[in-house]
Amino acid sequence: MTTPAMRGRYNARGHDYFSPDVETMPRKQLQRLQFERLRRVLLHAYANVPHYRRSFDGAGVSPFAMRGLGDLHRFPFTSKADLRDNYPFGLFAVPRETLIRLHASSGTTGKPIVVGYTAGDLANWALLMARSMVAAGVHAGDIVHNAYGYGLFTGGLGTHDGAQRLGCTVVPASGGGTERQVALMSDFGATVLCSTPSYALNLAEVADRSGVDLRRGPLRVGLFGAEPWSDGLRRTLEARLGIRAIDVYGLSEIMGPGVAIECHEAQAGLHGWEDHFLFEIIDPESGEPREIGETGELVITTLTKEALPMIRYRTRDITQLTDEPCRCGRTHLRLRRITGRSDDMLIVRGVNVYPSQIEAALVGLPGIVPHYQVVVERSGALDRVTLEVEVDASVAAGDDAARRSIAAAVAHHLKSLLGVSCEVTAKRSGELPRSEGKAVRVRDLRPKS
Ligand code: DLL
Repeated sequence: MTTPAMRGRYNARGHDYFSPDVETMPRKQLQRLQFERLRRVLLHAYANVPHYRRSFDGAGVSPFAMRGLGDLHRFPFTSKADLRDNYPFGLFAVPRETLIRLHASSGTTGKPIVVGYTAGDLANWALLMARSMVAAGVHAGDIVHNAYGYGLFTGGLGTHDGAQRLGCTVVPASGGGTERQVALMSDFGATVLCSTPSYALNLAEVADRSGVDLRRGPLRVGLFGAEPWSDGLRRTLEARLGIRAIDVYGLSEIMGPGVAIECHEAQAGLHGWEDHFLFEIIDPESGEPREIGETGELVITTLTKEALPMIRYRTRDITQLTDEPCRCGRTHLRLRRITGRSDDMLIVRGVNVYPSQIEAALVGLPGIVPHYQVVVERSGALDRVTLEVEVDASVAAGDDAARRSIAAAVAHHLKSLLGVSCEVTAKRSGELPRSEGKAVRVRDLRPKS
């Protein structure tokens, strides 16, 4: 039974919020709050992190001379390399003993990125994740099946703490053991699924194979993020799982999941929580600020983090911002769906393309399932790109002719939709690896330089 107290708090128009005063704060007031917090975090970073003191001094900027939010543009960026160079604890602004949790992102080369949280940071993270979940249409009393990986990755524990803070029943499933997860979702009556979108697709396939129809159960909402995905995959997941699929964004360096989320009312862009973060868009080449509405690289400054304040962190994620009013009544600006990371962009015979654009083009094509991998090889001085897709179960394993003709149709479609000409190989049903967390979309086989 759901009582009104178990749901979020309403405003006059009947929308459901976790912190209505903050979520619907007039933008002018929000900006005043941001400025107050920005000044404080810049002073905190300058006073306690030698790296920031050096970089601010080097750029000739001072937190003491801040007159308005616009002055932030003069401050230097922080990058992943700064985190690596200060590995493991060099960017922390508080004594190590006051940290109550560490997380790390694996990274493909070299040392991982280490992030840390004070008790206050963890409380804010749980609160923002709870707020995000309410925006997504989750309420206290929901059964949250959490299939984000637990461990050093921020997805599992970040989602866990938020759901618990909201008052949900959390099932800490983590990644893997997919048959068992399907059985648990069905037996426990999960109402909310949290996972990467690629793992949600894997769960949907395994449910089909095991004869479990999750659409007939109480499952209602999916919170999907941690990797780029397309609106096409959203429609597929919504249809196959009988849910509303919500995009959630975050990154370890800034906090973890819950930095921004779509509201279930509009599902049109992700509200970035501006009372805790300041969002900018820059030209990824020149670093110059771009106007609201223009596409570019997302840069985030944390406004309340104690342990690891991040000043103008270059996320490498490509998106746009909009401050147009949203029908849910939230005033916090929205990030458009993240197309990909600037470092994941492929150049296929001179055409720039992100893996998520390939996914968007593939979803719904007849004869294939939405699993794919892009293989990049070196052939002489040139890069050779092959797209591997997988035929659906209706194509017999031995039917090479059918696979060839499907591959040709996919190649033609990609050429006409994205202008990309690449070789396409159609694999047999079930042949491409299935995701258990973040999907590996690009297999780069070029020799490492
Ligand atoms: O992936 C945090 C997270 C966990 C977000 C669960 C959402 C749900 P990292 O492992 O540090 O943290 O990876 C962060 O993943 O810079 C983006 O490139 C990508 N990413 C995260 N969410 C999205 C999304 C977590 N909704 C990196 N759409 C980010 C596209 C996303 N890319």
